[in-house]
Amino acid sequence: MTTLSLPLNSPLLSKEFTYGVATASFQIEGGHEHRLPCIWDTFCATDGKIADNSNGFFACEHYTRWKEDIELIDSLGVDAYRMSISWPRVITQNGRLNTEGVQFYIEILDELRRRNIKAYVTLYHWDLPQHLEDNGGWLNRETAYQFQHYADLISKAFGDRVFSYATLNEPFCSAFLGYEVGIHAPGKVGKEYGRKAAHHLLLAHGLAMQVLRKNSPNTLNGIVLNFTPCYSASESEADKAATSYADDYINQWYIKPIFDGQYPEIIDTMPENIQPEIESGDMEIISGAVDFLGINFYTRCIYQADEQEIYQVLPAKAPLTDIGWEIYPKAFSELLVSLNEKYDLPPIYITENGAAMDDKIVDGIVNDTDRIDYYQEHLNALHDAMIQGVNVQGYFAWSLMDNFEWAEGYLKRFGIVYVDYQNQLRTIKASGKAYKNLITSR
Ligand code: GCO
Repeated sequence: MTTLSLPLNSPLLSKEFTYGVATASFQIEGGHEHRLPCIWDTFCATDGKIADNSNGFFACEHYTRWKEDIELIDSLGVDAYRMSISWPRVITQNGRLNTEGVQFYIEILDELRRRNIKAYVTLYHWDLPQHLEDNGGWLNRETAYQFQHYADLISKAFGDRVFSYATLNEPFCSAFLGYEVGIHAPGKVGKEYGRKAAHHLLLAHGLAMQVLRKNSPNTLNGIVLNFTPCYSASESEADKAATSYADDYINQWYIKPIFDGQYPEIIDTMPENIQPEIESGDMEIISGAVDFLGINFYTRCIYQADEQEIYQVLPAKAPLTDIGWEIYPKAFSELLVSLNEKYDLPPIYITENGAAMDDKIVDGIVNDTDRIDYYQEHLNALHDAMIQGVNVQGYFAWSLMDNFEWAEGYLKRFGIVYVDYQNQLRTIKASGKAYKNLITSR
């Protein structure tokens, strides 16, 4: 496919629906000498952690190329740009604003406003200042209060330049990948860490919401969660029970505290040493009102029962993207419908959706029809969910441009714009053109 299209009466074609592109600070900025070290710097410097042994020192050099990048964003015709703030760039070691870092973002925000592009700002997309990790990171309850302090200072400094704040991006990844299985920074491994880190992250979210509501009552304030829906390998009771456990452990763990003020019931079956340390009042803080829920969706997983580990994830089924994730758009609509049934949700934004593909640039052209197919199928799935009554207000493609894909380094390309890391040349892929045509055709 070379174009994207939707049924004429689709709510996705309404002018009120917001389309955007998304990035994250560590993945694109570079400019590392202008900020404090973060946990991803340390992780990248550890042997064997990043597939191509790369790091985020230069990335897409957005730190110096941000003006042309915003021009590029504007040229795609989008309504909004989702970006994240690097905490170690804007807050000094003794907890004050770093004016150089703040100025960097203020200029970006002003340029976006000048071009009428709404700024969706994420406060934490995984780049925890290393000095906080040295004090225990997300295993230390104090980090949640440090985050609140950062949110307080930065939201005052940005004033009315921001359209929407998200506190955290994907606390599942920070907690589970970072502190339980160790494939993300800071690379801690142990069941006794994952739930504790998750609780402090959720607490940080709730505390930050308090100051955002006060300092910035007119922005849309919320959180971004990722979901990898769980499907059972068979109809057997054992597999179905294992799958439901996995869903609670991986997905519901992060949403239920926010909307129901409690963790999934499986918490009571867990050994005490892996349970989070919940202090009185925490769940009230965590479940304070949010103006929107951001949902990131990429793929699903299939589970079966496992005697030792309760559940076991099966190898992904074809068709796969270049990062090995199954393409299964049906899970996207089923997820949205099921969350909508389970919880009393505010408006939803799809804050990330997209695919890594094995892109080739030939004569200055990237003909990524496979990525266009992915977008088409997922926009169709979104349309289906909205027709069934799910209130979705916007959609952001992940990602604006190829960038540092965490443990995969620069090997996996998620952009709708191609980045040549030799010369930092940006080339809009066929998917970027198709996305632009869809957006501007409304
Ligand atoms: C995430 C992050 C992004 C990733 C993207 C592809 O969802 O993991 O928000 O930073 O790059 O999802 O893995």
